[in-house]
Amino acid sequence: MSMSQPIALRGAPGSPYTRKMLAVLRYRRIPYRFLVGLWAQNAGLPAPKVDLLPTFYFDADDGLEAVVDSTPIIRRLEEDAMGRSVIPDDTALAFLDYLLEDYADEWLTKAMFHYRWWYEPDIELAGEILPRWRDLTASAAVIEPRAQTVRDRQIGRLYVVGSNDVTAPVIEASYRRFLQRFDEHIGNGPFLFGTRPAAADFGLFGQLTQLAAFDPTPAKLTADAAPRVLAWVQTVDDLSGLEPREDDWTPRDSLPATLQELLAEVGRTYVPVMLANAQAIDTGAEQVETEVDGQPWLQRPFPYQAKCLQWVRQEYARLDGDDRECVDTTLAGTGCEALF
Ligand SMILES: N[C@@H](CCC(=O)N[C@@H](CS)C(=O)NCC(=O)O)C(=O)O
Repeated sequence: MSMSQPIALRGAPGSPYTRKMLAVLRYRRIPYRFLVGLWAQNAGLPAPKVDLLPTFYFDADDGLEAVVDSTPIIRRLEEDAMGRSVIPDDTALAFLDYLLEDYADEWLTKAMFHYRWWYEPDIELAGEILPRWRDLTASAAVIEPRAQTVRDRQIGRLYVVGSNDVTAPVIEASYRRFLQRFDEHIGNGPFLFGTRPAAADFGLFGQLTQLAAFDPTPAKLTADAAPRVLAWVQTVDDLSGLEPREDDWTPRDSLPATLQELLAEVGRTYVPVMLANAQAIDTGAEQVETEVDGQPWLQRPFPYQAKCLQWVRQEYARLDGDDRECVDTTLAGTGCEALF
Protein backbone atom coordinates (compact mmCIF):
# COMPACT_ATOMS: atom_id res chain seq x y z
CA MET A 1 0.00 0.00 0.00
CA SER A 2 1.73 3.22 -1.15
CA MET A 3 -0.88 5.87 -0.32
CA SER A 4 -0.95 7.54 3.09
CA GLN A 5 -4.09 6.88 5.02
CA PRO A 6 -6.74 8.07 5.58
CA ILE A 7 -6.83 9.31 1.98
CA ALA A 8 -8.27 12.81 1.60
CA LEU A 9 -11.00 13.70 -0.87
CA ARG A 10 -12.96 16.93 -1.38
CA GLY A 11 -16.53 16.70 -2.57
CA ALA A 12 -20.20 17.40 -1.87
CA PRO A 13 -23.27 15.30 -0.98
CA GLY A 14 -25.05 16.59 -4.10
CA SER A 15 -22.20 15.59 -6.41
CA PRO A 16 -23.02 12.20 -7.99
CA TYR A 17 -19.35 11.41 -8.70
CA THR A 18 -18.44 12.23 -5.09
CA ARG A 19 -21.09 9.78 -3.85
CA LYS A 20 -19.82 7.20 -6.38
CA MET A 21 -16.33 7.38 -4.89
CA LEU A 22 -17.43 7.47 -1.23
CA ALA A 23 -19.34 4.22 -1.82
CA VAL A 24 -16.25 2.66 -3.47
CA LEU A 25 -14.05 3.66 -0.50
CA ARG A 26 -16.58 2.26 1.99
CA TYR A 27 -16.98 -1.02 0.13
CA ARG A 28 -13.23 -1.44 -0.26
CA ARG A 29 -12.71 -0.47 3.41
CA ILE A 30 -10.16 2.20 2.37
CA PRO A 31 -9.90 4.72 5.24
CA TYR A 32 -10.67 8.25 4.06
CA ARG A 33 -11.32 11.78 5.26
CA PHE A 34 -14.16 13.51 3.42
CA LEU A 35 -13.58 17.25 3.08
CA VAL A 36 -16.85 19.05 2.44
CA GLY A 37 -17.94 22.64 2.81
CA LEU A 38 -16.06 24.79 5.35
CA TRP A 39 -13.62 22.09 6.44
CA ALA A 40 -12.67 21.60 2.79
CA GLN A 41 -11.92 25.28 2.43
CA ASN A 42 -9.65 25.35 5.50
CA ALA A 43 -7.75 22.15 4.70
CA GLY A 44 -4.91 23.97 2.86
CA LEU A 45 -4.74 21.38 0.07
CA PRO A 46 -3.34 21.95 -3.43
CA ALA A 47 -5.78 23.02 -6.15
CA PRO A 48 -6.50 20.53 -8.97
CA LYS A 49 -5.74 21.50 -12.60
CA VAL A 50 -9.47 21.29 -13.36
CA ASP A 51 -11.73 22.24 -10.46
CA LEU A 52 -13.98 19.17 -10.35
CA LEU A 53 -15.62 17.23 -7.53
CA PRO A 54 -14.49 14.84 -6.19
CA THR A 55 -10.84 15.81 -5.92
CA PHE A 56 -8.55 13.18 -4.38
CA TYR A 57 -5.17 13.91 -2.77
CA PHE A 58 -2.49 11.31 -3.43
CA ASP A 59 1.07 11.25 -2.13
CA ALA A 60 3.61 12.90 -4.46
CA ASP A 61 7.33 13.65 -4.09
CA ASP A 62 6.70 17.22 -3.01
CA GLY A 63 3.69 16.59 -0.74
CA LEU A 64 0.16 15.95 -1.99
CA GLU A 65 -1.09 15.87 -5.58
CA ALA A 66 -4.67 16.90 -6.38
CA VAL A 67 -6.26 14.38 -8.78
CA VAL A 68 -9.70 14.44 -10.45
CA ASP A 69 -11.82 12.06 -12.61
CA SER A 70 -13.40 9.10 -10.84
CA THR A 71 -12.82 6.42 -13.51
CA PRO A 72 -8.98 6.59 -13.52
CA ILE A 73 -8.99 7.17 -9.72
CA ILE A 74 -10.85 3.85 -9.24
CA ARG A 75 -8.12 2.10 -11.28
CA ARG A 76 -5.38 3.85 -9.29
CA LEU A 77 -6.97 2.71 -6.01
CA GLU A 78 -6.95 -0.83 -7.40
CA GLU A 79 -3.14 -0.58 -7.60
CA ASP A 80 -2.67 1.21 -4.28
CA ALA A 81 -5.04 -0.82 -2.09
CA MET A 82 -5.28 -4.62 -1.97
CA GLY A 83 -8.40 -6.79 -1.88
CA ARG A 84 -12.15 -6.20 -2.43
CA SER A 85 -11.48 -5.24 -6.05
CA VAL A 86 -14.31 -3.58 -8.01
CA ILE A 87 -12.89 -4.64 -11.38
CA PRO A 88 -14.05 -8.09 -12.59
CA ASP A 89 -11.03 -10.36 -13.04
CA ASP A 90 -12.54 -11.68 -16.30
CA THR A 91 -11.15 -9.31 -18.96
CA ALA A 92 -14.32 -9.43 -21.08
CA LEU A 93 -16.50 -8.55 -18.08
CA ALA A 94 -14.02 -5.84 -17.09
CA PHE A 95 -14.56 -4.25 -20.52
CA LEU A 96 -18.37 -4.44 -20.24
CA ASP A 97 -18.00 -2.93 -16.77
CA TYR A 98 -15.93 -0.06 -18.22
CA LEU A 99 -18.57 0.58 -20.92
CA LEU A 100 -21.46 0.60 -18.42
CA GLU A 101 -19.49 2.86 -16.04
CA ASP A 102 -19.05 5.33 -18.88
CA TYR A 103 -22.80 5.09 -19.68
CA ALA A 104 -23.53 6.04 -16.07
CA ASP A 105 -20.93 8.82 -15.94
CA GLU A 106 -21.66 10.33 -19.37
CA TRP A 107 -25.33 9.53 -20.22
CA LEU A 108 -27.26 8.89 -16.98
CA THR A 109 -25.69 12.09 -15.64
CA LYS A 110 -27.63 13.97 -18.37
CA ALA A 111 -30.88 12.85 -16.69
CA MET A 112 -29.48 13.76 -13.26
CA PHE A 113 -28.48 17.29 -14.31
CA HIS A 114 -31.60 17.77 -16.50
CA TYR A 115 -34.16 16.85 -13.83
CA ARG A 116 -32.35 19.00 -11.21
CA TRP A 117 -32.39 22.23 -13.23
CA TRP A 118 -35.50 21.79 -15.46
CA TYR A 119 -38.52 21.59 -13.13
CA GLU A 120 -39.49 24.18 -10.52
CA PRO A 121 -39.66 21.92 -7.41
CA ASP A 122 -36.19 20.52 -8.18
CA ILE A 123 -34.67 23.91 -8.97
CA GLU A 124 -36.19 25.24 -5.73
CA LEU A 125 -34.80 22.46 -3.53
CA ALA A 126 -31.35 22.19 -5.11
CA GLY A 127 -30.89 25.95 -5.02
CA GLU A 128 -31.87 25.95 -1.35
CA ILE A 129 -29.65 23.06 -0.26
CA LEU A 130 -26.46 23.24 -2.37
CA PRO A 131 -25.12 26.51 -0.87
CA ARG A 132 -25.91 25.23 2.64
CA TRP A 133 -23.25 22.48 2.34
CA ARG A 134 -20.65 25.25 2.29
CA ASP A 135 -22.20 27.08 5.26
CA LEU A 136 -24.33 24.98 7.60
CA THR A 137 -25.00 27.80 10.07
CA ALA A 138 -26.16 30.41 7.54
CA SER A 139 -29.62 31.93 7.94
CA ALA A 140 -32.28 31.87 5.23
CA ALA A 141 -31.61 35.53 4.54
CA VAL A 142 -27.92 34.79 3.88
CA ILE A 143 -28.67 31.72 1.80
CA GLU A 144 -31.32 33.23 -0.51
CA PRO A 145 -28.99 35.31 -2.72
CA ARG A 146 -26.49 32.43 -2.88
CA ALA A 147 -29.29 30.04 -3.84
CA GLN A 148 -30.26 32.33 -6.72
CA THR A 149 -26.64 32.51 -7.90
CA VAL A 150 -26.39 28.72 -7.92
CA ARG A 151 -29.73 28.36 -9.75
CA ASP A 152 -28.79 30.89 -12.43
CA ARG A 153 -25.33 29.36 -12.91
CA GLN A 154 -26.46 25.76 -13.16
CA ILE A 155 -29.51 26.46 -15.35
CA GLY A 156 -27.11 28.39 -17.57
CA ARG A 157 -24.96 25.23 -17.80
CA LEU A 158 -27.74 22.84 -18.89
CA TYR A 159 -26.29 23.04 -22.42
CA VAL A 160 -23.16 21.22 -21.20
CA VAL A 161 -25.11 17.97 -20.81
CA GLY A 162 -27.32 18.79 -23.80
CA SER A 163 -30.55 19.39 -21.86
CA ASN A 164 -32.89 21.61 -23.92
CA ASP A 165 -36.43 21.69 -25.32
CA VAL A 166 -35.49 19.27 -28.12
CA THR A 167 -33.72 16.71 -25.95
CA ALA A 168 -35.82 16.90 -22.75
CA PRO A 169 -38.38 14.24 -23.85
CA VAL A 170 -35.56 11.96 -25.07
CA ILE A 171 -33.65 12.24 -21.78
CA GLU A 172 -36.76 11.59 -19.69
CA ALA A 173 -37.93 8.62 -21.79
CA SER A 174 -34.43 7.11 -21.55
CA TYR A 175 -34.43 7.45 -17.75
CA ARG A 176 -37.79 5.69 -17.45
CA ARG A 177 -36.60 2.84 -19.71
CA PHE A 178 -33.28 2.60 -17.82
CA LEU A 179 -35.17 2.30 -14.52
CA GLN A 180 -37.30 -0.54 -15.80
CA ARG A 181 -34.37 -2.48 -17.28
CA PHE A 182 -32.06 -1.88 -14.32
CA ASP A 183 -34.83 -2.97 -11.96
CA GLU A 184 -35.23 -6.22 -13.91
CA HIS A 185 -31.46 -6.78 -13.95
CA ILE A 186 -31.15 -6.20 -10.18
CA GLY A 187 -33.57 -9.14 -9.94
CA ASN A 188 -30.79 -11.31 -11.41
CA GLY A 189 -28.03 -9.65 -9.40
CA PRO A 190 -28.22 -7.68 -7.21
CA PHE A 191 -25.22 -6.25 -9.00
CA LEU A 192 -24.42 -5.82 -12.69
CA PHE A 193 -22.00 -8.77 -12.81
CA GLY A 194 -23.24 -11.00 -10.02
CA THR A 195 -23.33 -10.92 -6.25
CA ARG A 196 -20.43 -8.50 -5.78
CA PRO A 197 -20.32 -4.88 -7.04
CA ALA A 198 -18.24 -3.64 -9.96
CA ALA A 199 -17.08 -0.11 -10.85
CA ALA A 200 -20.18 0.42 -13.04
CA ASP A 201 -22.46 -0.38 -10.09
CA PHE A 202 -20.88 2.55 -8.27
CA GLY A 203 -21.16 4.71 -11.42
CA LEU A 204 -24.91 4.05 -11.59
CA PHE A 205 -25.22 4.43 -7.82
CA GLY A 206 -23.58 7.88 -7.91
CA GLN A 207 -26.13 9.32 -10.33
CA LEU A 208 -29.03 7.51 -8.62
CA THR A 209 -28.17 9.03 -5.22
CA GLN A 210 -29.53 12.25 -6.74
CA LEU A 211 -32.14 10.92 -9.21
CA ALA A 212 -33.70 8.40 -6.79
CA ALA A 213 -33.01 10.00 -3.42
CA PHE A 214 -32.74 13.80 -3.68
CA ASP A 215 -34.30 15.61 -6.64
CA PRO A 216 -38.10 15.51 -6.06
CA THR A 217 -39.36 14.89 -9.63
CA PRO A 218 -37.16 11.87 -10.54
CA ALA A 219 -37.22 10.60 -6.94
CA LYS A 220 -41.02 10.29 -7.03
CA LEU A 221 -40.87 8.71 -10.49
CA THR A 222 -38.26 6.19 -9.24
CA ALA A 223 -40.11 5.28 -6.04
CA ASP A 224 -43.35 4.77 -8.00
CA ALA A 225 -41.90 2.91 -10.97
CA ALA A 226 -39.00 0.98 -9.37
CA PRO A 227 -38.99 0.85 -5.54
CA ARG A 228 -36.39 -1.94 -5.77
CA VAL A 229 -33.96 0.53 -7.37
CA LEU A 230 -34.46 2.99 -4.50
CA ALA A 231 -33.78 0.21 -1.95
CA TRP A 232 -30.68 -0.75 -3.97
CA VAL A 233 -29.37 2.83 -3.87
CA GLN A 234 -29.91 3.09 -0.12
CA THR A 235 -27.98 -0.19 0.35
CA VAL A 236 -25.06 0.43 -2.00
CA ASP A 237 -24.34 3.62 -0.04
CA ASP A 238 -22.35 1.43 2.36
CA LEU A 239 -21.35 -2.10 1.33
CA SER A 240 -18.49 -2.34 3.86
CA GLY A 241 -20.20 -5.36 5.40
CA LEU A 242 -20.40 -7.38 2.17
CA GLU A 243 -17.82 -10.22 2.01
CA PRO A 244 -17.02 -10.70 -1.71
CA ARG A 245 -15.76 -14.04 -3.05
CA GLU A 246 -14.01 -14.81 -6.34
CA ASP A 247 -16.98 -16.84 -7.59
CA ASP A 248 -19.38 -14.00 -6.94
CA TRP A 249 -18.72 -12.70 -10.46
CA THR A 250 -21.20 -14.06 -13.05
CA PRO A 251 -19.38 -16.50 -15.36
CA ARG A 252 -19.09 -14.98 -18.85
CA ASP A 253 -21.13 -17.80 -20.42
CA SER A 254 -24.11 -17.24 -18.12
CA LEU A 255 -24.69 -13.50 -18.39
CA PRO A 256 -28.47 -12.99 -18.05
CA ALA A 257 -30.63 -11.57 -20.88
CA THR A 258 -31.43 -8.61 -18.61
CA LEU A 259 -27.80 -7.44 -18.98
CA GLN A 260 -28.20 -7.41 -22.74
CA GLU A 261 -31.44 -5.46 -22.35
CA LEU A 262 -29.52 -2.88 -20.36
CA LEU A 263 -26.77 -2.78 -23.01
CA ALA A 264 -29.47 -2.28 -25.65
CA GLU A 265 -30.56 0.83 -23.73
CA VAL A 266 -26.93 2.02 -23.86
CA GLY A 267 -26.88 1.31 -27.60
CA ARG A 268 -30.10 3.28 -28.12
CA THR A 269 -29.04 6.50 -26.34
CA TYR A 270 -25.41 6.85 -25.20
CA VAL A 271 -23.96 5.36 -28.43
CA PRO A 272 -25.56 7.63 -31.09
CA VAL A 273 -24.89 10.76 -29.03
CA MET A 274 -21.26 9.86 -28.15
CA LEU A 275 -20.58 9.08 -31.85
CA ALA A 276 -22.23 12.29 -33.12
CA ASN A 277 -20.45 14.35 -30.46
CA ALA A 278 -17.04 12.92 -31.44
CA GLN A 279 -17.77 13.63 -35.08
CA ALA A 280 -18.75 17.23 -34.28
CA ILE A 281 -15.51 17.67 -32.32
CA ASP A 282 -13.47 16.16 -35.19
CA THR A 283 -15.11 18.38 -37.82
CA GLY A 284 -15.24 21.52 -35.65
CA ALA A 285 -19.02 21.68 -36.04
CA GLU A 286 -20.97 24.22 -33.96
CA GLN A 287 -23.71 21.72 -33.11
CA VAL A 288 -24.09 18.00 -32.44
CA GLU A 289 -27.07 16.88 -34.48
CA THR A 290 -28.30 13.27 -34.52
CA GLU A 291 -31.33 11.13 -33.78
CA VAL A 292 -32.07 9.15 -30.66
CA ASP A 293 -34.97 6.80 -30.89
CA GLY A 294 -36.11 8.45 -34.13
CA GLN A 295 -36.27 11.81 -32.35
CA PRO A 296 -33.98 14.76 -33.02
CA TRP A 297 -31.02 15.34 -30.66
CA LEU A 298 -29.30 18.73 -30.65
CA GLN A 299 -26.52 19.95 -28.33
CA ARG A 300 -23.24 21.83 -28.23
CA PRO A 301 -20.13 19.68 -28.75
CA PHE A 302 -18.67 18.36 -25.46
CA PRO A 303 -14.86 17.86 -25.82
CA TYR A 304 -14.46 15.74 -22.65
CA GLN A 305 -17.00 13.18 -23.94
CA ALA A 306 -15.03 12.79 -27.18
CA LYS A 307 -12.08 11.76 -24.98
CA CYS A 308 -14.31 9.31 -23.11
CA LEU A 309 -15.18 7.63 -26.43
CA GLN A 310 -11.48 7.35 -27.30
CA TRP A 311 -10.80 5.70 -23.90
CA VAL A 312 -13.66 3.20 -24.41
CA ARG A 313 -12.22 2.35 -27.85
CA GLN A 314 -8.72 1.92 -26.35
CA GLU A 315 -10.12 -0.52 -23.78
CA TYR A 316 -11.85 -2.43 -26.60
CA ALA A 317 -8.66 -2.47 -28.70
CA ARG A 318 -6.86 -4.17 -25.80
CA LEU A 319 -9.21 -7.15 -26.00
CA ASP A 320 -8.01 -10.14 -27.98
CA GLY A 321 -9.03 -13.69 -28.89
CA ASP A 322 -11.76 -15.17 -26.67
CA ASP A 323 -12.22 -11.91 -24.75
CA ARG A 324 -12.98 -9.96 -27.94
CA GLU A 325 -15.30 -12.71 -29.12
CA CYS A 326 -17.14 -12.81 -25.80
CA VAL A 327 -17.61 -9.02 -25.86
CA ASP A 328 -18.71 -9.02 -29.50
CA THR A 329 -21.22 -11.81 -28.81
CA THR A 330 -22.60 -9.98 -25.77
CA LEU A 331 -22.90 -6.67 -27.62
CA ALA A 332 -24.32 -8.17 -30.83
CA GLY A 333 -27.69 -6.55 -31.62
CA THR A 334 -27.49 -4.02 -28.77
CA GLY A 335 -26.35 -1.11 -30.94
CA CYS A 336 -23.17 -0.80 -28.84
CA GLU A 337 -21.17 -2.53 -31.57
CA ALA A 338 -21.47 0.75 -33.56
CA LEU A 339 -18.85 2.20 -31.20
CA PHE A 340 -16.07 0.00 -32.61
N1 LIG B 1 -15.50 12.90 -15.04
C1 LIG B 1 -15.51 13.44 -13.70
C2 LIG B 1 -16.72 14.36 -13.55
C3 LIG B 1 -16.70 15.17 -12.28
C4 LIG B 1 -17.73 16.30 -12.31
O1 LIG B 1 -18.20 16.74 -13.36
N2 LIG B 1 -18.09 16.79 -11.11
C5 LIG B 1 -19.04 17.89 -11.00
C6 LIG B 1 -19.79 17.79 -9.71
S1 LIG B 1 -20.77 16.33 -9.71
C7 LIG B 1 -18.27 19.18 -11.00
O2 LIG B 1 -17.33 19.34 -10.29
N3 LIG B 1 -18.72 20.11 -11.88
C8 LIG B 1 -18.04 21.32 -12.04
C9 LIG B 1 -18.81 22.47 -11.55
O3 LIG B 1 -19.95 22.27 -11.12
O4 LIG B 1 -18.24 23.52 -11.67
C10 LIG B 1 -15.53 12.30 -12.69
O5 LIG B 1 -15.91 11.18 -13.09
O6 LIG B 1 -15.13 12.50 -11.55
